[in-house]
Amino acid sequence: MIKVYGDLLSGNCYKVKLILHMLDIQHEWIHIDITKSETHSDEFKAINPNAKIPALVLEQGDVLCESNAILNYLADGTEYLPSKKMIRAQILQWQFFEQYSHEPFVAVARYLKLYLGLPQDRLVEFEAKKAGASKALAVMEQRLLQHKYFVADMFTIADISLYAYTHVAQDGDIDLSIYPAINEWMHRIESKLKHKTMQDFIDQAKKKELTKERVEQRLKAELEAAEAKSMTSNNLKSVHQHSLIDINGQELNFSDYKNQIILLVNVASECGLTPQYAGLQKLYERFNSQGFTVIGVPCNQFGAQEPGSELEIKRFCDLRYKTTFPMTSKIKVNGYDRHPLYEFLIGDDASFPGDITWNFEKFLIGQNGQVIQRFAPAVEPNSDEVIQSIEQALS
Ligand SMILES: N[C@@H](CCC(=O)N[C@@H](CS)C(=O)NCC(=O)O)C(=O)O
Repeated sequence: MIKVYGDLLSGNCYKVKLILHMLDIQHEWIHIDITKSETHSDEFKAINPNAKIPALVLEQGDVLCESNAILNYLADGTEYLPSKKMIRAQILQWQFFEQYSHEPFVAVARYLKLYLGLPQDRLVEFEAKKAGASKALAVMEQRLLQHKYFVADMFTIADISLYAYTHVAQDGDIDLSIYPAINEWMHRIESKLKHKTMQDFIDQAKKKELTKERVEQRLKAELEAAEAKSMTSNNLKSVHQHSLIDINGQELNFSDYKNQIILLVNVASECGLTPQYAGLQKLYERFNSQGFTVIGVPCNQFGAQEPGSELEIKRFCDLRYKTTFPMTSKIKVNGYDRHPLYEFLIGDDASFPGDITWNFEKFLIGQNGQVIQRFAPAVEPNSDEVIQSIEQALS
């Protein structure tokens, strides 16, 4: 079976996934995580010395890289790549446009926002990328005002190449509402019987997640966590002695929050209480300058309502609630292998012991790292009860 090395969150890889799906081509998808530099491993560079995904490996072992080259190979002989010489050349013309004038702007703006969380020192670059994206989108808009599709008024791989990053451009804060012809073109593509968006493929992959290998990996991680917990939990007597990994993969030390009031909340994206994100952000904006922070802790233990990866959770919070408060990576809060931080918060020796009951349970933690109060999930962040406790802790 053919293999594809890729990441479904990448537009270049999505192009390949879409054509494979449209043509019903069986394949094995091997996930490569660029945020962990997996494209730079010796093993991957033996496949693509340019250290980039996607890479297609055929049954006989031949390798093909560059997303648009892969599209041309897979679509050859199908309706998506007609044989007429001029049409093929025009398809290439738009694919080269995509790679030179579109992708380097739209995809990089998206990368800076979605993957890197828009670091301060790259704001100028981000604006320049957005300006480049506007130019490319204006060229597309002009073409699509006159034509249903980019080439010969039929849906071809030129459309796939350009649709890939365009349909997720809002991830890079690029406003598509000002391009009516582009929107109509996207709707035309999306109404096709065999169409799937990037998010459709991501959701599909999530459902397959619990494969044997993943279960084994999970068991191993749980065992390690349990060992770590038994080594540390008894000795840690303040939140400030704990650390975990934040949602961007960096270490988050609670000692950095000494002298601050923390509202620690286990969060989930698919819960009836998820709209509490809006209230949490409001609290953060209201009290942050006085020495208060919210810290969100994603957890999938309640109704499996936080199934996504850290990147997906971040993307959801950014787009839906525009949250700016710190978030951690996903952890377990209940069970024998819960994170040592939660052992401290709710374990037998804690001031407020007892399992977390659901998503959005809240702990108010004082400047000394001790828990002041525990609020049930249903208690709204902006309720009098919470606000009064924060004000009292800050006074
Ligand atoms: N021109 C290439 C671009 C491929 C590309 O930039 N891939 C990115 C993911 S979208 C990548 O592998 N980045 C990893 C890295 O540069 O380290 C194509 O169209 O396939």
